[in-house]
Amino acid sequence: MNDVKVAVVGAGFSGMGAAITLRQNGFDDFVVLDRGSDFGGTWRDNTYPGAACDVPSHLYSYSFELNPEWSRSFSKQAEIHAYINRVADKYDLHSRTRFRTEVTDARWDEDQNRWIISTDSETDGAQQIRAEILVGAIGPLCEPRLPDIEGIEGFEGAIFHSARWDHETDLTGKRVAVIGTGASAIQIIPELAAKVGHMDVYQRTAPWVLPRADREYTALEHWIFKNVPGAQRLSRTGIYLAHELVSYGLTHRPDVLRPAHAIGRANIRRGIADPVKRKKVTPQFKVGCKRILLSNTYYPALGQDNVDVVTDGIAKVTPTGIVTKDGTEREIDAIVVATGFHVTDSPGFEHIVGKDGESLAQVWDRDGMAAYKGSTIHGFPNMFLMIGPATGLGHTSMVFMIESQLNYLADWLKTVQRNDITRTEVRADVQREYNREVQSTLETSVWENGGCSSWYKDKFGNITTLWPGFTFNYRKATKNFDLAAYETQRAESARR
Ligand code: N01
Repeated sequence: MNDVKVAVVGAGFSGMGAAITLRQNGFDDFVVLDRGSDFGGTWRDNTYPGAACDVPSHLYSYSFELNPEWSRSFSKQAEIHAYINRVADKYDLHSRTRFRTEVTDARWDEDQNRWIISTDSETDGAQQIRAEILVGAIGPLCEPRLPDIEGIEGFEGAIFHSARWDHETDLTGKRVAVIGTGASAIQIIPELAAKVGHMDVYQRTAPWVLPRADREYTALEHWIFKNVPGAQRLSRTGIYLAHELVSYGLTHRPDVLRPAHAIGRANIRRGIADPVKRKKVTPQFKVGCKRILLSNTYYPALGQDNVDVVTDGIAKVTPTGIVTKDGTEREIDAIVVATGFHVTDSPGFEHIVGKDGESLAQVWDRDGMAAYKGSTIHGFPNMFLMIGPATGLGHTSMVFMIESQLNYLADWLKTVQRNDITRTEVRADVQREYNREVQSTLETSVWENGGCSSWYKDKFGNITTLWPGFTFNYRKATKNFDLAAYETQRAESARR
């Protein structure tokens, strides 16, 4: 059994951020575990054609590692992944990270006051690690959700999820079905439309897709970002403030976003000539209720003659095609499944077991998904969850939220060390009250009232994934660790 002070599970943006924070605050006794073979999490896994960030690059990077070299305003996956790897090299995270290591169980042991973490890897087999603190950085968008469609397992052509793209399969000239029209699909579809023989896009709900202000940065801009002190931060702040205004509309005054409907409809008209297709892809809910998507190429791709938008629901999949509820069968060679992720019901939650022997999945399945400040959970002592409940965003950079959590994590560790505390567990009443407030703020939001269903909601219909409102309020809330919100145990009492 290996002993460490902190075990971080996940080596994506948030896990790497946690590791860097630990180093910078003098907590050098840690290990990072990741089942993949590289840093980057979702940016490692999502290699589908067209994968790119829908948040501007200058905002979608660590504040302590700005990148004057971003080639364009919305970076593509490969460039983001390369940036992530450069950061990992710079902070020497390789020496602390065990890749291809799956955490099969993480269990709080009340007698030892430690997390017992079971891992499995091809090279080292089954092992155990004992940690004082567990940082769960498993990411909300890492477990592909496959649709439950009759016959899908029997399909004889190529079939893969957007986050597990099969680069060995050449789709050139093929008949391809894409199931889903979310953020991933709208990036994939224009790339595929240009090369496949025919494409059927299976749309269950038409999304709002607004124009994307994407362009390459000029040589002059690169020079300015590199050489003019503060220029990049200024640009970042400008983008940040613009996004905060959107957040205000989304949460408190959804009507402020009404003009976006006209912009979205104009985007449809610009891209699609056929009035029947136009009608099919016109959304029937308020903009912002689902994630606002950005693309200049999605509608022109749908408008192509070799692309059909299928809105009759899928009845079943046969070995060679898809049958819709009206009885029509469309023959295909391949299916791209772009149906999203297990967000509120991630299988990862089943492997984290708290003080009462219940897994996070069991607790949240019974009580609903909740945490305190999105980070700590009653019943799970000495555990810190990155991008936990009510920290997600529909409009701006998750890296900002991650860094807010990192402040809280750092101050927690320092507070605990200063006070010789061995165990902290957020009080049940504090967690309850916090979530009551979050839910009450959400009552006026477009996510609640926009007339859509979305992955933002859990099985009880509550929006448990999103932060309601300005992100600077979350930054303020996580600035200092608030010891009074926690039940604690000191080293002395633990020894007695
Ligand atoms: O997944 P989604 P995603 N039959 O859940 C449809 C982030 N992201 O991978 O709307 C038929 O949004 C489903 O239909 P409906 C971003 O946060 C970021 O696209 O539920 N269709 C929907 O159209 C995003 O929100 C970037 O009616 C089915 C689609 O599949 C999140 O990832 C890029 C179905 C799923 O859309 C997830 O995006 C990409 C079924 N049985 C993603 N089941 C950036 O650029 C589901 N659908 C940063």
